[in-house]
Amino acid sequence: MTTTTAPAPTAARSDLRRAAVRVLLANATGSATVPSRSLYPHQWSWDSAFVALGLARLSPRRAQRELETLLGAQWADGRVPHIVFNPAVPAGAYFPGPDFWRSSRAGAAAGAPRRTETSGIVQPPVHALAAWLVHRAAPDASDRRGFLRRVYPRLRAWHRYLARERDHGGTGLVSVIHPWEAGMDNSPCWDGPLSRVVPAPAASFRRADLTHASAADRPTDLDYGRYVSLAAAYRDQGYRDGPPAGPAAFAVEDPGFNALLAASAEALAAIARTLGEDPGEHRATAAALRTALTARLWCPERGQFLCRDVTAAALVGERSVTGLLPLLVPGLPPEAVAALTATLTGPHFGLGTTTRLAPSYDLRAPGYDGSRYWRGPAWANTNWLLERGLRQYGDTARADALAEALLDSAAATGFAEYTDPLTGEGRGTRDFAWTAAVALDLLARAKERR
Ligand code: 2M8
Repeated sequence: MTTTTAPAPTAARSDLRRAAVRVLLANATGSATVPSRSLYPHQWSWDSAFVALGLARLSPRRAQRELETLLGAQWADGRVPHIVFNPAVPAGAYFPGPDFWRSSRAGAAAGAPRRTETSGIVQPPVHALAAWLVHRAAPDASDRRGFLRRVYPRLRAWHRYLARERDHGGTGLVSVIHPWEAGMDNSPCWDGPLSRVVPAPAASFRRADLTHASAADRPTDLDYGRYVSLAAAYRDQGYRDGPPAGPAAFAVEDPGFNALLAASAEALAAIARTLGEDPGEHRATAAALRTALTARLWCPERGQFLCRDVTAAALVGERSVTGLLPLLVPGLPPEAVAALTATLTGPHFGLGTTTRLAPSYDLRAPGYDGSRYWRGPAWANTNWLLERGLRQYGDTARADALAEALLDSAAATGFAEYTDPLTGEGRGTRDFAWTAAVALDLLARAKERR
């Protein structure tokens, strides 16, 4: 694949902008945006945060509403659910749907909403960062609707939930208790911890994803059985959190999740300052997360962060893009930034040499698969986060090249859900919302820089 970084002609970019807007409008349900009409017909948590970043370049009002709709389904304990179900979508269109999660009943004690059905697990906390960027993109429109004032208490409660209920390792880092919580569902990082989980029998559930996507691009039935088993166990304990129960418990400290929490804590501090509130709590959280990330998850030999299996008390040796996402965290020591950049551009991720977009998993690993879901393909959201990280640390040339590559890829693949990092071919579903949203944001930012 070519690594040229020359910007595409402006006419092609305005076509791309129009096409991206069309995708977001076609995926809008009224109050929210679905990741994909076919594969994911409900509102997803971190998808909506990325979608809001794109909508901010189109309609600040819609961007604000996207986040507020999601936060409207927040549980009383502060958790923001990973899916908010649209009651108008037929049962069976997505599995596991509302009949599986049964949040309003099973989650009643944990404070699930009574009238909205949601899942009971969470996704990476990118929302405060998104809210801050939505505000910054159109501060007047934000002030007029009191946007920050409305979302701040909810975002604060979300961060407090994670700190209070999910520090299973007791180190200040948050643990994910299901691969879906990390957003990188099928990553090889979960293979070890998941291998201890007894899968739900294949006959006990019916997958809906294989109706819309190729089986070769999706998780195996065995992995799906384990996802179902973990989620059902959490539901059956009333979605109550607590220390990992028993040797089969899934609890992993994920560097990407915690890096997003740290970056979002910095954003919450900025929001608090803007509102005249004390930013101290959020600044302290961000600093503590930065320290804990380095102390617990940094691997000097690999030049990146790793996941930690809390139950087994061991680092997971796999090189995943999640271990590069801390580049997004402000205030890293210069040696860590240099090591992360070297890893990103070295043989395992190949950015700027064998790839134009960072793969989700180690190109050199035997388990690398450029087509299968989070086991190799490149995703727009993780690359957008890396672009932001590189830019924050002054690596403008690489950030510009990555932004161009994201735009070229979105245009060439019809906003594919993910792409093969070595060939650039689209994989998964098309007209994918966050691919379009990220493109809109990058186009607007490139224009601002000109
Ligand atoms: C994928 O995850 C869902 C479960 O949440 C699935 O596979 O059915 C992941 O790529 C996740 O990161 C994403 O938020 C979701 C919707 O786009 O799809």
